[in-house]
Formats: sequence, structure tokens, C-alpha cells
Amino acid sequence: MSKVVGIGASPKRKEDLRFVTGRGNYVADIKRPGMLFGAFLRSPHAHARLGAIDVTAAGAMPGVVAVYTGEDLKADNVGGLPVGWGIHGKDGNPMKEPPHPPIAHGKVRHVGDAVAFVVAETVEQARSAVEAIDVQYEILPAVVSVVEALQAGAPAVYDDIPDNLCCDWELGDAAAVEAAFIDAAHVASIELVNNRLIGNPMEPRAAIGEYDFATGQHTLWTTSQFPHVVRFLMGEFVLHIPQHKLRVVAPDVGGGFGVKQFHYAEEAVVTWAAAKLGLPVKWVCERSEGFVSDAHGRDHFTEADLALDESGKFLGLRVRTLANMGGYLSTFGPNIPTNLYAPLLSGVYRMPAIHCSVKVVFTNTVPVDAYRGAGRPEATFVLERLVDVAAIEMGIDKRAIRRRNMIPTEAYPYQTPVIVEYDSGDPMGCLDRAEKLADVEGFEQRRLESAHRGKYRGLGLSTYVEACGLAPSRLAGSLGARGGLYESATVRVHPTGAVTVLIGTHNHGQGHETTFAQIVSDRLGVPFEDIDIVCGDTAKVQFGMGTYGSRSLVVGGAALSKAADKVILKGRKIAAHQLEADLGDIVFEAGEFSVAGTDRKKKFTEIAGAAYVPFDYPLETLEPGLEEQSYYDPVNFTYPGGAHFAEVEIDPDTGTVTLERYTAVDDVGTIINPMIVEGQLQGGIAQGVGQALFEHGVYDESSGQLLSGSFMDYCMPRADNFPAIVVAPHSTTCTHTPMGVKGCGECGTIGSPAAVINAVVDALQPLGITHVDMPATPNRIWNIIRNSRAALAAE
Ligand code: MCN
Repeated sequence: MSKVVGIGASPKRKEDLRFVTGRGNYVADIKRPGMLFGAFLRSPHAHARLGAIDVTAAGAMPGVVAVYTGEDLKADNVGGLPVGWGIHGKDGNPMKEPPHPPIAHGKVRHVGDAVAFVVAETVEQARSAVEAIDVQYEILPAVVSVVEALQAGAPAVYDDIPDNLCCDWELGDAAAVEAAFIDAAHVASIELVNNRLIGNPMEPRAAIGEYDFATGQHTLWTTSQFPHVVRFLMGEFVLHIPQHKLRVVAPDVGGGFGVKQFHYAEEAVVTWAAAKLGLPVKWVCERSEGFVSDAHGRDHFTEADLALDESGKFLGLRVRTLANMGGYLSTFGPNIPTNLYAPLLSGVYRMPAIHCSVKVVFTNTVPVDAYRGAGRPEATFVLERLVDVAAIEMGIDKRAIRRRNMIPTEAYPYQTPVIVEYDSGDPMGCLDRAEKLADVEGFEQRRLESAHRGKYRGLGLSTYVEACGLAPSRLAGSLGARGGLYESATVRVHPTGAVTVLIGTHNHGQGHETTFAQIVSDRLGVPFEDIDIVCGDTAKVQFGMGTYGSRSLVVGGAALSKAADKVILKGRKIAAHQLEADLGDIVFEAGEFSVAGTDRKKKFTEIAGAAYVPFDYPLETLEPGLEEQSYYDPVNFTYPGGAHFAEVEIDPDTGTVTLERYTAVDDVGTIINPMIVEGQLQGGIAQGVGQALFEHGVYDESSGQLLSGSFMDYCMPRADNFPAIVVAPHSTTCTHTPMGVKGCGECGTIGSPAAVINAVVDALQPLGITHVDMPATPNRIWNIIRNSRAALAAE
């Protein structure tokens, strides 16, 4: 039976029936009449000058329709891939922004850089022909590490940027921080690596281009988190197609995790080639190809110092980070290690002074951009590792030092020294609840039991705060964004009262079809089954900014809520006319418009019908129809936060770290769907644990080859790596979002890496260890144990 399903309920996800019954519609599933298939030749070298490219043999192979190189695109005036965010250095100069051709010309800058594109009748023919292209490479020395790239004499990724420095950026008050360090009773220091990650969503990227000569209309089907932004960037800057002549469709997308949040070369190449050939052209990424062509994440080297007084109170934080951008600037690359990183360094603490400098650096690696959490896990990792180091060095309990510095809930709104003002939160409450759920009291007993079996056991804690819900446009603009960051929603009420929502966000696993339907059901009293959520097609949906930065609910949901408000207001006007009452006397509740204090009422369905059959209708003052639209630009970020405990056991004989327990208490504001939020948190935690224990994008230092370029070498976490994860809410209400909601999509990845590594270090603390870099693989841990035992024996 159809019924209203409101906020706070956990119905089954609307979208899951088609997924679990194999009826999803992914780009790879789409077939167009006469469709051709494309394959890319990708550079096997990390850094090389391109000489002659002989495509004669490839072009003559069976089924081959065309072979294109970077020179062909250049000759046709195809532009470079634009960057969506421009930052400025501490000297006031803009970042270096070299061109990023969709297919390389002149030079290749990383293994996997596109060199040519073959179009053939079958994908096998296209792939065979790729092998027959003869390229003259003049191999150049490559540099893959950020530290090396800044050394004098390092190979220059760009001839005109000899120091490889894209931007030398800073935030905060350097003088205040220096003064804090002069007064400090103790300074804790750390040097750490935030390891490179490769997203690997379950569905690899794919794109189909099509051109209709009759209408001059181009269509791109793509695995994207933000089809409207792709339409804008590709149409305006790369292919010079007017917006109304370009349709971008992102149908079902099998996970993005940030990786599908950029405008990629392949999208432009298939769209361009389809128009050249007059036939649709499809490209589907192979898994191994994805390893060297999907944007990577993280890859920082950081030195940081924390100044404390004798009681363990924080006085100041100094952070120096080198951030790897790879061989080209990806769409949001420069924004991630700067604006999404430094403003989060205060965490949930009163930190009187912060200064963060970030050198953003080119190397001969795959471009680096946002990956779930994007900058915020990196900031949390620096801070929460440093707090543990300070606690160990000063002999203060790790929970006590945090409590001593936490922002009390009554101090909100809280202005940090690094731009952001937290509107609400209760970090102490989160920690209290997490401590209980994690049975911290029982830990000592569990440690003894592990020791009894010859194992080391450790307990790690990380608190965190996140800025999400990107973003207040004006603030983002002042920080270098090259576009607004509002969101849009249309509520289309049909004559029967059923509703179609057109929303500018994109659902690729987060359950929007369910949670957004819950919002509408709750607000309009419309049965859950009678509501459809439509996204991902620029021909259907008004301009929207898409899904990333855990923005869909707090920005998109807010637009939806406001559009629903407008529907209610119009409905009240119709009801006032029909019930012959003043507008002020009409109340809307539980799907009914009634005259306050009377039993005179009209159902939502009756009003919807009247809007489209306006016989008894105030036509003099009101247009027929019931469809409302809203664009919502947030006034601030939302600031979810929480406390995560990880408990690990280490086998000293093998170095294997086993995650024994994981407890997360998170403040995500009002919760629309508890089941979906729990799933988001669990998924995020699994990804964060993956970073902490398993995953690492490793490059060979001299050749620039990606050594972990397949699932044989890149270790994704698996279900049997996890205990049952305990997730519990501790919510405070966001003061500025319409429903009091905060984002939740990235929280798990933010708290977990530091919690796990803090647990690993805790287990190894008796050996004198104060830091372990990620990932804490058996090899790394075994070596640490062996070396520290040897050092202890030598003392
Ligand atoms: N939600 C809720 N109550 C809250 C907060 C959120 O019920 N207080 C619900 C939302 O309505 C939505 C889901 O939880 O259904 C996530 O909401 P939100 O925090 O708004 O995040 P987004 O929907 O914007 O998703 C983006 C975020 C990011 S940035 C990455 S990366 C990520 C993630 O979500 N990628 C994912 N979660 C993912 N989950 C899956 N399955 N696949 C991905 O690629």
C-alpha cells in the first residue's frame, strides 16, 4: 500500500530493485545505431618528447575507420581541458596553469597519457590497431616524488616551469604561530606521507559521443558525477559547442568516490570524433587503463609541529605540505590540498594560531584530484597523529589531551583562525558516546589477552570535523572557484498529485532516489511510491552542479525543500480560493489544505487536479499548473564531526595488522534515512581503513612506471578485512540548512585513517614507535618491529 514515508524512516532503497535485478542502465550498456568503438594508445613512458607518429599501418587494419593524434585535435581547434579552480600563491601570483590537451602533443607527461585514438567497427579491432601505431619517443628523465621534484636539477615536467612548482600557497598567520612556538613548553613534531590512492569505482569510466546532423545536436553519455558541469566545461572551453546544442547524460553510475567528478579527455575525444565521423563512438575503460587514466587521490608529504603549554593545551600549529598534482592539473586538483585542507586544521579543538604552507607540485604521474574526503582526511591525519605524538611525548592520556583542548558545545558558533566558522557541534558528546560503545574501559583486559597470545594490541582514537556541502558560492569564488556552487531542484506535481523531481545533483550510490523522495513525501504528504527523482540528463534537468563534497542533501536537498515550500504556498492560494477563506487561514498538514479551526479541507490531490483543470480557480491572480523550482546557495558549509575508535591486533611474526573493532559516533545533523547514513559511514570507513592498511599507488622512482597498476599489486580492502563496524549518531542541528541536516557521505573516510594508524602506533608504542606511515602493510610493520627490537637490544 502506498503511504507517506517521512524524514527519519529507513524504507528499502527505491533504486535497488533495478540494480539487484540487473536492470541498471550504465554507459557500457548503451547501444546506439551504427555505433563505432574507440581505443586509446597510451604512453608507456612517464616523460618523453613525441616524435613522428606513424598511423599508416593502424589505419589500414580491418575495421579501422579513423586514427587521430593530438595534432589532429589541435588542427581542428580543440582546446585544452580547463581547470575549475584557480589558486594564488603567497606572492599574489596565480598558479601556473599549463595547457592540458585531450590527446598529448609535443610531450607525454605520465604513463597512461593519451597519444592516439583509434575508431573501428569493433572494440577488438580498435585495440588491435592501437598496437600497430608506431610512435617515436625521445625518452626523458622522469620525476614522480614531490620531494624530488623540488630538488635543484630535477627533471622539469614543463620546459617553462623549471622548478615544477605550480603554486606556493599559504593560509594563516605565520607571525602568530612563531610567537606561539616561542612560548611553548613542548613542541611535538611529525613528518608523514599521505599515500597516493587510486579510486577504482566498481564501474570503470566510459563515454559515448553522438552527433545528429539534422539538428546539430551533440550528445555525450558519460560516467559522470556532474553532467551539467561537463557540458559547460567541454562545450565552452574544449569543443566550442553552444550549450543548447550539447546534451550530456550520466545515467546509472556505478560509484564515483570523486574519480568521476572531473571533465576527462576521453569525454571530449569521443564527442569530437562522433561529429567528425557522423556516427556514435563509444569508449569503455579497461580496469588496467583506469589505473593510469583515472585521477588519483592524496599523495602529500608533510612536516608539522604543534606547540603546547605545560598542561598540554594547544598554542599553535605549523604545517608544511608538498602536494603532488601529477603531470597535468585535473579539474579541481589545485583546490584539494589547499582550500579543502588547511581550513580544517583546527579540527574540533581550540587552536589559537595556525599557519599552513602548501607547495603544489608537478610530477610525471597521473593527475591527482579529489578522492572521497578530498583534503579533509589529509588535514585530520596530520592533526590527529600530531596530537597522539604530543600525548605520548608529554605523558598525557590521549583522550585527556583531546578533551582538554576540545571546543565545548556552548562555544558554537566557533570561528577558527583558518577562515571557517563552525555553526554547531558537540565533539565532547561524540567522544563520550564513542568511548562507551567502544568499551574503552575493557581495552586493557583485551590487550592482556592479546599479549598472552604473543600479539600486540592497540587502541586508536581520532576525532574529526569536516566542511562539506560545497559551497557558499561567494566564499568559494573568493577562494578561486570559477563557478557558482548552488544547487537546483524542480518539483513537478502532476494532475493526479504524483510528483517528479528534477534535481541537479547526481546519484551514483548514495541513495538519492530514496532520501529525496522521503523529503518530498514528508513535506507534501504524497505517497513515497508516487514520487520519482530524475537526475543526470542535461536535456531533462535544469542546470545543476552535481554531486561531490557531500553536498547533495545539504545543498540539493535544501533546494528541493524550498521548491516544495513554493508548491505548498501555491497550493494554499488555490485552496483559499476554493474554500473561500483568507490565505492566512489556510494551513497545510499531512497532505491536506484546511481552514484553520474548521473541518473544511481539500486533499493535495484535489488541489493538484484543480491546478491543471482550472475551472474553480483564481485565474485572475494565479497561473495554472503546479510546478516549482528553486536554486539554493548555502550560507555556510555544514560541519559534521565525530569520534572514531579503532582497535587492532598485530602479529609480530608476520607484521599483519588485523582490525578487531571499529566504533564511530558521528554528528551529521538531522538524519533523513538512518539506514542510508549508516551505509554511507560504513562504506567511508572501509575506504579509510583501505588507505590506512592496504592501498598504495606506488611509482618506480627512476622509470616513473606505476608499480601498483592492477589488483595484483594494488590491494583493495575486502569484506573479510573487517569486523562488524559499530556506527551510532550523536547529532546537533545545523543552524542554517532548511532541515538542520549536515552531510555524511565522506565522514567515514575522514575519521578512519588516523584512528587506525593511531591504533597501530599504540600497539607498537612499547617498542618506542611514535609514527607509522600508511599503508601499514605487513612488510612495513614487520620491518619496523624487527628494526626497533634490534635497536632496543643494542641499548
Ligand atoms: N543523508 C541523510 N541524512 C543526513 C545526511 C545524508 O539521510 N544527515 C543521506 C543523503 O540524503 C544521501 C546520502 O545520505 O542519500 C549521502 O548524502 P550526502 O552527505 O549529501 O552526500 P552526497 O549524496 O553528496 O554524496 C557525495 C559523497 C561523496 S563526496 C563521495 S566521494 C561518495 C559518497 O558520497 N561517493 C560515493 N558516498 C558514496 N557512496 C557510494 N555508494 N558511491 C560513491 O561513489
